[in-house]
Amino acid sequence: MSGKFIVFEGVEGSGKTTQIQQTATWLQSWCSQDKTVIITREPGGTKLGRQIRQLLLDDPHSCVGNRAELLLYGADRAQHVESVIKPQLDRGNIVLCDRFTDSTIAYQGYGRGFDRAEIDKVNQLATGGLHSDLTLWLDLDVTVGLQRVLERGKPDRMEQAALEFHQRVRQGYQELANVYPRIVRIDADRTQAAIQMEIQSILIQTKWF
Ligand code: T5A
Repeated sequence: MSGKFIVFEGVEGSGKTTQIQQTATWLQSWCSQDKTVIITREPGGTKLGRQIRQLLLDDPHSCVGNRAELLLYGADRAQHVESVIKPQLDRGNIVLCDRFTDSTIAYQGYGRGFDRAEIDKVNQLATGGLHSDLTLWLDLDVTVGLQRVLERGKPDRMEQAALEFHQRVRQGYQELANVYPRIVRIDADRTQAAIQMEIQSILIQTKWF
């Protein structure tokens, strides 16, 4: 695989979607013409994934058990890696992905309480061992992120989980960032422009493009 795989992670409302769009526009203007910047996301980066996303998020009252939830995120990822991410990386393109395996460790592991070994098995099966070249973790106090989500509209099933759940998720990201150098923490409690400038500076330092 000759492309680059960059993942954006963070708690609800941390600004991933906003930053990924701005990063893609900037990166595309920087890259040589033979490279395309692709934006994708989990869950929902494929046709099957969009159906899985509906099952997971759309109905705030649906009874999705924790094991089913873990496996549905895994199924979404398996389809996504096979039909979108790997083919794009094989073509030498740059894939910007809104959430990937660390979301499952943070949400289903730290949030729901699954053993790390079980999460790792699901992630390994879904990805065949693929991991990001760089993960940009937009770190934000969960109350600030949830407030942004509330102001935007009706919260989805995951966003409606208890505050303690979201705090454990943030703690999970912190512990992952302490262990894996590929994860870079970015303070997301700043203006969109300040965050974007830091992302661009990190990407320039990689000298990939
Ligand atoms: N999930 C996912 C798991 O549990 N396990 C998994 O394995 C995976 C892959 C995905 C849900 O699934 C869970 C995690 C999630 O709960 P989603 O809708 O994709 O659901 O949820 P998010 O990824 O959290 O997307 P959000 O849209 O809610 O948050 P974003 O993308 O982080 O934030 P964004 O950019 O949409 O911004 C949110 C609001 O804040 C404003 C924006 O304008 C927007 O209104 N904003 C700012 N406001 C002030 N200052 C800034 N710097 C701002 N940046 C953005």
